[in-house]
Amino acid sequence: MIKSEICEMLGIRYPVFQGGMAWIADGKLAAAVSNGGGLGIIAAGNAPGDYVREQIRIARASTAAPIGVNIMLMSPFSSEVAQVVAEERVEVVTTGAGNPSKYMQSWQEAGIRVIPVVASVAMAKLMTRLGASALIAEGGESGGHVGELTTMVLVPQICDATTLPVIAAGGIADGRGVAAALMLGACGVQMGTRFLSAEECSVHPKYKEKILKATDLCTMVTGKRLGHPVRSLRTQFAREYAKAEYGGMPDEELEALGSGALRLAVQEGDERQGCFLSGQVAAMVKKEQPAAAIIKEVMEEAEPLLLGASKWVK
Ligand code: TUI
Repeated sequence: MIKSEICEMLGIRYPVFQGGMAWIADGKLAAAVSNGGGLGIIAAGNAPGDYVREQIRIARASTAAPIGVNIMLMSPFSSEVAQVVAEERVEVVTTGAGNPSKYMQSWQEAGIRVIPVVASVAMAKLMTRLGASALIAEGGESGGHVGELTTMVLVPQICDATTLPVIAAGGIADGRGVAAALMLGACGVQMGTRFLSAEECSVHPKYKEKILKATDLCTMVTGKRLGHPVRSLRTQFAREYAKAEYGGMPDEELEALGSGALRLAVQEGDERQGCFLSGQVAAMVKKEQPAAAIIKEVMEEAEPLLLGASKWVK
């Protein structure tokens, strides 16, 4: 059994977080992950506070285990959601795509553990100073909004910059990734793409099918010119977006082209206009299975690897 300080801190069986995937990670998926011994996380994405409250209550009705909410800080509703999570007293708040400094104190006063995603050493130091409980170091192999550095490079540097527990994210989909993350100094992992294939994940069947059929070079990053690079599957839409981006389409038109594309992928499975966010590990996701089975399988794969690691030392 692999245990770490994050398990004790949060009262979870396995040091596995489920990524807060916008439009995808709802109360049902979060409850399934938490019931499986990981930390299920509801994504607030661009949704208003009422939606988040409803999803928290759905999760609470299905699990007594701790749950988290991810707040996407670029959302116009982020202050509203920040208040909802305090009122609903979720155990953990993770944040992404920005700096959560202004909310830290109120969450701490509500007894919530704050675990921000950091993509740089400077942000890790700031969050440590402001009283975060742990940090998620997310490398650019991840799906969605990506930072500059890879997981391999980011995790050890974040570990050196903080005394807090560090969760590695980006590029992890199996036990080898978990073992490697622990070797880099992390004490747990966050997986998003692997949970897209969970039976309890309500994403459109076409989305799941695309992930299950993906090959190694199937993702690409677009949106750098507008300042928010996003990794997604290399679909016709992503290619056309990239062409427009580098072909000099004005910013407002480019924004308009991208807006709504996430919802179209998740809810409609729209292959022409949808943006199918995915990490580079898509090709390593091979079957649909219950969330609990994903967690168990990944942890059982990691165990012999860690036990056998001494074979390298002569
Ligand atoms: O946030 C994510 N992944 C996301 S958010 C998202 S929704 C979206 N939709 C359209 C365009 C853009 C986003 C989809 N996927 N991951 C966590 C993450 N956070 N990755 C990188 C960061 C990050 C970046 C900068 C965290 C902090 C940060 O600080 C910047 C600052 O303010 O100094």
